[in-house]
Amino acid sequence: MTDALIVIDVQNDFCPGGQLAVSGGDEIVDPINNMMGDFGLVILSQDWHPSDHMSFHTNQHGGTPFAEIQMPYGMQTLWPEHCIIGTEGAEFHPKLHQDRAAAIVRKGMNPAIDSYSTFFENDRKTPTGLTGLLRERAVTSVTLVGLATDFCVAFSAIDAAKQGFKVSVRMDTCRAIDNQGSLERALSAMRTNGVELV
Ligand code: VGL
Ligand code: ZN
Repeated sequence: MTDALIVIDVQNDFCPGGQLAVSGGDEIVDPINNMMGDFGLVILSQDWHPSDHMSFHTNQHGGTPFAEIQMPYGMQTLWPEHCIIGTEGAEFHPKLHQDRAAAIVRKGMNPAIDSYSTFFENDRKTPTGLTGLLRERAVTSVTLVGLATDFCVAFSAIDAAKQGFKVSVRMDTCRAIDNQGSLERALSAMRTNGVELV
């Protein structure tokens, strides 16, 4: 039985100075590095978008950042361009100990579907393969940290719980976008799905 640490999207674009900066996003890097030794397995998640990704407001005619649009798979928030494959913004924060990670799960590569969760794309059907990796490595419980609490951390935590893992989110090593009540909604959705908020 292994407890895995899943580090969500600690990338330059989500840190101060980045394209979709999360307030205090860089403050969590040292504490996350310090936690890594306590876990049997460390996984990094990396938001990884082609430049024609439909979640970018610039790819939706007249779309403004943070507006909601209807997509075939449901409602989608439009974002500033971020984490474009091959750019510095898509790289992990330079101080993050990525050498400790057994695997890096990239998500959001399909230009037609966003992927907040590191388990399933936003159609809620297309898997990344992380569930199988964790099961094959005998992982039973997962701890999530990273960016952003109210989007990629929350979606990942809820999917992990639905896949049968015991899930906790360490709130002191997460930071939120918190746009229009998104943090409150995400916290209550995580609680409803049996995610432990520590
Ligand atoms: C994220 C919005 C768009 C995140 C990623 O990592 O929380 N949020 N892409
Ligand atoms: Zn993204």
